[in-house]
Amino acid sequence: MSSDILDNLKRAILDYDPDASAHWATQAVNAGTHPTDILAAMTYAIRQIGEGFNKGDLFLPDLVGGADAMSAATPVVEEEVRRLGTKTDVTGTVVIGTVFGDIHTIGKTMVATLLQAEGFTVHDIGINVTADQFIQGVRQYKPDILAMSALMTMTAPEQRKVIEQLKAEGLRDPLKIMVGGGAITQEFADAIGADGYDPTAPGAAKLARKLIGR
Ligand code: B12
Repeated sequence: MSSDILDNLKRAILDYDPDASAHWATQAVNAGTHPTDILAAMTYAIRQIGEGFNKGDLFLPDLVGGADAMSAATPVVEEEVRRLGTKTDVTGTVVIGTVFGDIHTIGKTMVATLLQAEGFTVHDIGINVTADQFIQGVRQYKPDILAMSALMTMTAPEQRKVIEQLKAEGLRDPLKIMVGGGAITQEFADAIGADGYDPTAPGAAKLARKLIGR
């Protein structure tokens, strides 16, 4: 059963077991589970670990263990996304990165993967990306959309900084900017002048289509 497999996948992440995590992700793919559902199960598990950390029941090595187990399963899902192919009617380009001071990569990578599945050309410029590096990415790749991820309250303001710098350098329009990550809310996105926000990776991919009018 697909739901049993996803339960095992969640358990593998909660057990910080990369081998089991990759194994159950493969089983899920073989059972025909859609990548979005596999990513949702993985996200559920890592967020459980985050909650434990928040409450003081778990510690940094637990976050690392969970992240390692997530990372072991991610290529399996990415491969399935590639196998399923992309929608060819989208011709947009996206530059995506996690903001300066923030090394959380998992959610940003999920968004990049699902944007590719949606047909976008994605330039993932990584984690801990400074405002200058985002600007450089925009100049180099001339994207339709700039996507920024931030998971920490301390790093969320970097998104505002990037938008302000884009404005100052005359690069803000007609670029579309979407923001996300655990520290971001719709209110924050509105306040910093982003064009869009979504709390999920599948939602981010839909939002991107909407932003470029597809
Ligand atoms: C795994 C993890 C780590 C790993 C990261 C490994 C890696 N390679 O990414 C490690 C161990 C390195 C780590 C380190 C730290 N972490 Co940490 N970490 C987490 C944890 C448990 C999971 C993050 C994750 O991958 N989530 C799953 C993904 C899928 O979710 P997501 O990133 O939010 O992305 C989803 C959406 O937000 C959206 N999305 C994401 N990006 C974008 C972008 C756009 C444009 C859009 C539209 C949507 C979108 O789509 C994704 C899929 O649905 C979270 C807890 C949590 N609840 O998230 C804490 C958490 C983010 N970490 C936290 C902290 C405090 C830290 C440390 C400071 C700990 C420390 N004392 O050192 C360091 C900071 C390091 C740094 N400078 O960045 C806090 C942040 C608190 C806050 N609000 O500021 C959290 C919330 C834990 C907690 N509850 O306290 N961490």
